[in-house]
Amino acid sequence: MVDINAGDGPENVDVLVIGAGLSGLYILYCLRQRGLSARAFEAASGVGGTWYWNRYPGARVDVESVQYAYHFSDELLAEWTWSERFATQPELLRYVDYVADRFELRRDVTFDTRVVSAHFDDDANQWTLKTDRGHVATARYCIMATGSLSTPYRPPFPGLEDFEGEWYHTAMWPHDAVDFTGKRVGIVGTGSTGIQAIPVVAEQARHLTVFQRTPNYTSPARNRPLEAGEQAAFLARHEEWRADVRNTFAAMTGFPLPTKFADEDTAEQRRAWLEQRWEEGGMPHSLLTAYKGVPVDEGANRVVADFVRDKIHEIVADPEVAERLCPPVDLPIGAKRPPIDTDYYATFNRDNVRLVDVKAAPIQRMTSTGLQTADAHYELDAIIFATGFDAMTGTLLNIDIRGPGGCALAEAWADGPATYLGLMVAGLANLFMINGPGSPSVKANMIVALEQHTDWIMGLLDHMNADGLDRVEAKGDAQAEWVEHAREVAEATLMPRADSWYVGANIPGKKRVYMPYYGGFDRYSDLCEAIAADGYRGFTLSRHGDGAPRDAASREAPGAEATGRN
Ligand code: NA7
Repeated sequence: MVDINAGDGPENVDVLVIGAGLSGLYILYCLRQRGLSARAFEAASGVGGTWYWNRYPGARVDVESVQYAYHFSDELLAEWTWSERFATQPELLRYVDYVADRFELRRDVTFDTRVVSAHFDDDANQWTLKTDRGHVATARYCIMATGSLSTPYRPPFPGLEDFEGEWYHTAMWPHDAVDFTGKRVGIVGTGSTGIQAIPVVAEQARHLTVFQRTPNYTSPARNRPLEAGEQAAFLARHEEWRADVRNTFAAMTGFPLPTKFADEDTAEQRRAWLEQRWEEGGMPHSLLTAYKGVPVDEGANRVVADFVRDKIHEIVADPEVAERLCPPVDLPIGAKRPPIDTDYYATFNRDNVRLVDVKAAPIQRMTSTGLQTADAHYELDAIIFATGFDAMTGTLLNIDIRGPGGCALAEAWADGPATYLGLMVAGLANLFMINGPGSPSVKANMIVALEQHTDWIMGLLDHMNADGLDRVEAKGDAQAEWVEHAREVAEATLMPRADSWYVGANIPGKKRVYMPYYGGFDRYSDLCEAIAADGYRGFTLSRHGDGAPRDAASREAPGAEATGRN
């Protein structure tokens, strides 16, 4: 890579990639397969994205390891052995490192470098990227593989600079082991991250205070070592699995789909059936698919939510603490990201764990010795912020992205994110995003989703190269239809009702938009394929400088009826 400070000219490649997480690496692999040159910039010192940064105690994936893996290479599938049903962060990072080495991908990555701007030059028909270390690089195409949960959010509590203890954000965890032995630790946040970290930190710390604003529904992961032969059995029918997974809502298999409505069972039958799901544990969708209509129907949702509330009372010895852990009845189960856990609720039976309700008495400030809420001061030696991310849009909007004619992403998204298929933004030619807002990504197995996105983009690039085309742009009306379709699909469900990161409610001032596509990975993939088969309907494909753009989009854009599903 050249450095403008060294006096070299900018490096020109076919495709610039931002990010060397799971998406960025697969993109580099695919580009190289096609003989296209690429340069990736990565803010971290290593590959791995999410699994590079989130090193907090208890971090692990909650899609089964054998499924949460790349599926593009039979050799890779055969070479790697997973040790647990749900892999830990260190194992996942070892895996991503292995993949990067196995396919010699690092040589295309510039590490420790953050992209600060991406501007499109209309005449040259190319993107120019600039980085915080002075690099300048140009390419015809740019792919944002920037992750959905990659800009950590820490509420701006005053007084943190006065705190004399240690403090951490879970997504910026130190590389050296943190030892809480003998310490009074406080943790803010009970999302998926807090729920993973709390039981582990509680075992080590002298005392743990959990500052909970909104109680969360969680169910047991039932993690365990993978038994000999389990992975081999999965791989033996991998081709079949690939076909099956393509037709699933969440890009994962392994839990039976609902066959009946809750009111078709008696109360005893419901209890027994939900108990069975609870005991089996596993992926978060397991409880949500126990009955038809859980994501869309208040009554069905309430059956499952009440079951979890009962479980909390059954597990937690102190009824007052149990009640404080129960999510409010107007919070549908599944509307916030559903976590799975190991001994989360039981942790509140420990003598060294205290639960503090910071909705009733909000956190006011940090002090030199701890944390002050509206009604008490808590003495702490360490504070952990498990307070999440500026999800799905934060990282993209932190880059000054300007398309042809100076069209700025920040302006295009002033009223909330709008994309066509979560892949492109009207006005930003030749710029793609992986797992962007408007894609099903975060509601799905992210690796299967990113492979689908990347394969689709590669198909488009192949098509354009074959036809001598070099510019692609999403059409405004196709984008508007997609946004409306995605909105209708979400609005037909209970999902947008929670103040979650899915709707941006965790970030003060962020426009409330349900950002993921909730129509299902299966329906989304079908639409992507149909759109491609229809000459990339809704996209304008052209040859730069050739006069009128070649427009394949005379027919209707996306079109799929809005129903809440699953
Ligand atoms: P989440 O799911 O956004 O959770 C953040 C937590 O932090 C949540 O419990 C918040 O409470 C809490 N929070 C945020 N701000 C405050 C303030 N000011 N005071 C008290 N508590 C606060 O982030 P995670 O890291 O757990 O998970 C993100 C995703 O990563 C996860 O869904 C997986 O997809 C992987 P709230 O619920 O907003 O009341």
